[in-house]
Amino acid sequence: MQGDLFDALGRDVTRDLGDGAWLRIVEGFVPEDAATMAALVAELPLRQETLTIAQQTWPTPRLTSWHGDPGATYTYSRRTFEPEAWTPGLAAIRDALDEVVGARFNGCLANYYRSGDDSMGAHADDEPELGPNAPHDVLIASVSLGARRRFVLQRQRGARERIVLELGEGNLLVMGGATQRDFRHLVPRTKRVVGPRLNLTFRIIRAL
Ligand SMILES: O=C(O)CCC(=O)C(=O)O
Repeated sequence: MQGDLFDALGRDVTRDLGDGAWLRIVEGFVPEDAATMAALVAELPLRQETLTIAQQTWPTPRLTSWHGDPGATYTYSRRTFEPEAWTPGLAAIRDALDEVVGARFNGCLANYYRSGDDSMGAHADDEPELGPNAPHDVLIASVSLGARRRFVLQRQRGARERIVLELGEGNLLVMGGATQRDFRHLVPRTKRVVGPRLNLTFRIIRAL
């Protein structure tokens, strides 16, 4: 599958990736994306976390904050995060997702990529708190504001399929069903001069 299947503005396209995995992309989900991003960056407590791999600690190459309903505790990269409160801007986007996706998200991870040097390594959102049937059935709504960055999905089993999307400027990507079982995703570094990008991944967290 090529990225250009998703390239037209104003489109709302769903793609069946087989074996119960699917993607939906909605261009223009957040119409005033520059103003919305500026307001969110001002209200979110974005900070640089650290990641420990093989007893070495590194700063993560992006700023993050985790938000959600009380009790929406999320563990990833071997660290546990208690939710910060919903901010007005995040709550407005969460409520808009209720309408467009038809699901109530109770947690949101904000990732702020300051420049092309910031990135996200390959991973799947497959933690057990993401649903009773994770990773076979996980719903993630990912809203991207600001500069478009490459978002790469890599199939983990069978054919080595790669799907490349350009996420930013207020578009919405919904990953559903078995996407987190069958694909990993990443935002690679780029040498291109790119402006900042804010990504908001809304998740449904259950108590374990
Ligand atoms: O910035 C993005 O589009 C990816 C974010 C992501 O992979 C995540 O939050 O798990």
